[in-house]
Amino acid sequence: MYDAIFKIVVFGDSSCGKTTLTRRFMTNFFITDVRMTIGVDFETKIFEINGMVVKLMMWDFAGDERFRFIFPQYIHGAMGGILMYDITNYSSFSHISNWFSIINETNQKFPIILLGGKVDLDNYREISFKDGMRAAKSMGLNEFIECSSKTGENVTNAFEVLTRIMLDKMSFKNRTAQSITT
Ligand SMILES: Nc1nc2c(ncn2[C@@H]2O[C@H](COP(=O)(O)OP(=O)(O)OP(=O)(O)O)[C@@H](O)[C@H]2O)c(=O)[nH]1
Ligand SMILES: [Mg+2]
Repeated sequence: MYDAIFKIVVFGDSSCGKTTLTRRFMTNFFITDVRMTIGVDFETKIFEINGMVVKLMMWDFAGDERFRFIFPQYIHGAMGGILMYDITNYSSFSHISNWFSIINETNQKFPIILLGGKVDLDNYREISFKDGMRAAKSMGLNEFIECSSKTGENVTNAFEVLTRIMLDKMSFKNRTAQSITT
């Protein structure tokens, strides 16, 4: 039925726009009455990419400190991640390495893209594109993208970029397994 099913995790500081991002991707609308996530929210989306039918299971984590304790437990089995910050909020950017180290402490390795959100608010920007790119490189993340859930810019693209990376990884594994058995 599906060519691939991927569990992905969306994480980063509270209010950086994670839930709005996943809702935008799901519905193609900018939904403004999103409430702060309590613990974790869950959405699935099925779409076609590279001629394959993919099901994404998106785990959208609360950024608030009070819920931080569930994050390491629920990322188990994740195959990709979106680490998000708000380009108008320096504090959310300064915490990305903390978020990344939680993943490292669980000894899990999966592709992660860095996503700078709210790019429609460019007048209030506190982190330049260059600094975002530099941070992604220095942390060894797979990609860096800026997006806006308000205008829709790069929202679908962000999920597609991550999905392509996960598909590449999957076909590499399959090829390796085949070459071992043949
Ligand atoms: N202008 C603008 N506002 C946005 C954008 N994305 C989210 N917001 C607003 O930012 C606020 C926080 O958005 P949420 O999606 O709830 O943030 P979150 O990261 O899920 O927060 P937690 O659930 O607490 O971790 C809301 O008021 C959104 O309407 C965007 O791209 N542009
Ligand atoms: Mg949320």
